[in-house]
Amino acid sequence: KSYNVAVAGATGVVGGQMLACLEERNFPIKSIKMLASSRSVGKKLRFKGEDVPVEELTEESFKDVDIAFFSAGGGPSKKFAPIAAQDGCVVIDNSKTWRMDPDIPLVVPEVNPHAVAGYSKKGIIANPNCSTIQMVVALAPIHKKARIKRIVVCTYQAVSGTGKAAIDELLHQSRAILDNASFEKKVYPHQIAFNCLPHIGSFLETGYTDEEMKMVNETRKIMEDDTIMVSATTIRVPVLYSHSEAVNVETETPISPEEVRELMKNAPGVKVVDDPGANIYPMAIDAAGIDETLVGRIRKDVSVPNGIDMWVVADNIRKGAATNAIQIGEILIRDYF
Ligand code: 2RA
Repeated sequence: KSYNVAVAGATGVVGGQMLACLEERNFPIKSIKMLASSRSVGKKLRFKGEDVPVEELTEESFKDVDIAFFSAGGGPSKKFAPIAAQDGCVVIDNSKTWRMDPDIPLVVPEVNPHAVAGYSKKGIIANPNCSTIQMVVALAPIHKKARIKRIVVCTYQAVSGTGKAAIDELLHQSRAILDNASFEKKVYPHQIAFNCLPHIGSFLETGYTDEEMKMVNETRKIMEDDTIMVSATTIRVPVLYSHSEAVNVETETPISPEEVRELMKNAPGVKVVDDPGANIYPMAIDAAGIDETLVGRIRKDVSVPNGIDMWVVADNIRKGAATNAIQIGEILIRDYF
């Protein structure tokens, strides 16, 4: 069986990767619609050797579509996902709009694949935030074995998480600085080249950003445990692809670094890269372009009785967005259609 598929936001960084993943993973497609704002109409996008024209995303777009992958931003998701669902299409949405809705599942296939079943309530499944996805892929097996009480995480996030304009801004600023030329700041409030910004998303009254609170709330929803305490600091770094995370966990029962390494070796979607003596550890440039979450620097936290530190790296556009969404689609068609 094959399906009528749409990608909303097809011209964006994540949309483009969704198309690539659909093709790579041989998703059973009968027809594909490339949807974007009216600005992109006239463009063509390549899919399976053919140039497919971009159509404007409208209320009429989903009449004959079975599954729609959305990465068109919060506004379009809020407006068009319910319309698509009304037309009988299942939406897998990459924006933050629906993630915390109790009637909408928030799914990481390696962690809570059973939650996909909840799609039947509203016809929408939410894809989590990139920084949350890679963290829970690594932490779910530890939680299962030793119950995580508290997570303290610092992220080092690539500019591609902000989109195409941010990739261009980093490249442009880097070149300008090396050439001693002037440059503009358009996407970020400060220079991103050769700099780190402790600022992703918008600041809340508590002093946290909304990106940081996504890591708190989404982790609890995906791991199905509201007792897990999380404190996150999210940093934008001058890296093009892959988010890196320094993750510290405190567990209820003791767990050794060797046990964690063993768990990680058997964890779906995880690749252990951990031989520091040989300078082997996860790096953004190695995670870019692959779907595995790389885990290394696994060690005992010497400051508490039951603590583990680790370094977790994944391609934010692939596993952090597009691949995770397509994996959800694969579960949907395998188990529910
Ligand atoms: C970022 N979390 O990296 C975002 C993308 N969803 O900015």
